[in-house]
Amino acid sequence: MQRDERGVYASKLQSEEPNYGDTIVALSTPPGTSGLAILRLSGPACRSVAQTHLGRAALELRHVYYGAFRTRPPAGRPEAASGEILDRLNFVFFQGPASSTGEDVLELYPHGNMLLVDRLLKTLLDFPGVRLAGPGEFTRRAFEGGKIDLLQAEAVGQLIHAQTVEALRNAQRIAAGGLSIPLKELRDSLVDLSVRLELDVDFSEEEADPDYASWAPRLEGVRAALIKLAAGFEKGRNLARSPRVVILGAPNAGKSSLINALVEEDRLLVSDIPGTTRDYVEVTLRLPRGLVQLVDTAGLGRPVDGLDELAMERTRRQWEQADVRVWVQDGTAAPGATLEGEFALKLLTKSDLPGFASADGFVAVSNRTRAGLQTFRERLDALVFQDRGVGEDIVLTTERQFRAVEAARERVDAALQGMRGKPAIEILAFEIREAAGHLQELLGEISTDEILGKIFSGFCIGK
Ligand SMILES: Nc1nc2c(ncn2[C@@H]2O[C@H](COP(=O)(O)OP(=O)(O)OP(=O)(O)O)[C@@H](O)[C@H]2O)c(=O)[nH]1
Ligand SMILES: [Mg+2]
Repeated sequence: MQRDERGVYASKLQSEEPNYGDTIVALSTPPGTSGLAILRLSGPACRSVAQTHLGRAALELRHVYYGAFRTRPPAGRPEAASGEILDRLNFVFFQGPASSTGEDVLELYPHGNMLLVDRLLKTLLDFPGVRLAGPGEFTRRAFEGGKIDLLQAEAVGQLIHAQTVEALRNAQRIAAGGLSIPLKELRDSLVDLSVRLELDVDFSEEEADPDYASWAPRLEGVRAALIKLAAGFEKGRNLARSPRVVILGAPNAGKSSLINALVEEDRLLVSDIPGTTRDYVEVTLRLPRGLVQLVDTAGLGRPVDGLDELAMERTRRQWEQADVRVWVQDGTAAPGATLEGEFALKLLTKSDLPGFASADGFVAVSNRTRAGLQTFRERLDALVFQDRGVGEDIVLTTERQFRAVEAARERVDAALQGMRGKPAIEILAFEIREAAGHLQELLGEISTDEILGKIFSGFCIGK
């Protein structure tokens, strides 16, 4: 992609080489102890890095090599084998443009020890022309190198951060071009229409009125497709967010114990003193169809002091912000006054204790023996994710995408409206070209540094 002096990118031909002087490197796996780590380099220095540090002057493409990674040879002993061995590892070379970024790419798979990874990184950063990659820079290079469009690039980021299986599937479909293909068809339709209209302008100088009515149905078709896309954003907007499941109940009901039992970790303070939890606490729980934020709250009842009152006020605020409310009640105590309001799920705790009595509409659980927790998880999973599915549809997920589609639709509306008043054809053609322009922005065929910066800064380093 080429950039003019205003920082605006114009679509570039697939065959042109991206013009980067530097080579970027980053750890693509999370920092920490693991079996293997992945270090990735992209840029023109890949071949010479392999020659200097891996002792390979000639590299077969996409071939998995095993060998020693050595430090730069000491002065006076230029032969590659004289450097210190930092690790023996597998590595692969991809030659641009047939690589993920479109440039030469070298991937190293060292052992996942951070002391070792740091030494390798430091050695690589000492190599002339190699620098640390910024967030999302590999994906940005793939975009600027014409390997993927902007929608696909955004989807790569979402694929990594998706917190629900549906969000993951949607991102995978977009990354594979599922939205780009129909959007490019719409863009082509609009460009085609504007060109034909302009041809009509030339004819209309000689002939009588152009036939507006024949253009309208094609434009209506584009409009319907844009409306469908925009409508999908209603679901897409919430797709990435993990739902808030607020746990509510009387003091001592076993709310904090329930969360500890669900996440199988002693996360929250538990005691037989009523009023143990004061502030709300968020804990992430992984369910089969995605992550949810469990929110532990202070027990609701009659406040005994001012602090109690403040704590309960906070609980009420959580109550309002909940996607799903779960009511927890001690199954061994006489049922206290239940709060008014809707609860998606109701639980009776302490089913392991004598004196436990079950009740209709409640799931019986023991936070001690974990009996009933599996049933609770399954019910919660079904409940939380039932309305979040998108089926076979592919939905827009970001404000940017939604706004571009809406802007295109507004221009199409204006053109359709204009046709009724039989205006100058140049004006109609202009509106339609503008509509096509918004779709080009959506695909990243026209973009600015500012927009790209915003999109890629949300990525992690190494992607
Ligand atoms: N036997 C048994 N004891 C439980 C169970 N769940 C909770 N408890 C006990 O009940 C007491 C209260 O539990 P908590 O989890 O602190 O209750 P809470 O609802 O968070 O209470 P507050 O924070 O005061 O609102 C503790 O002594 C727990 O050990 C259970 O399923 N079985
Ligand atoms: Mg508690």
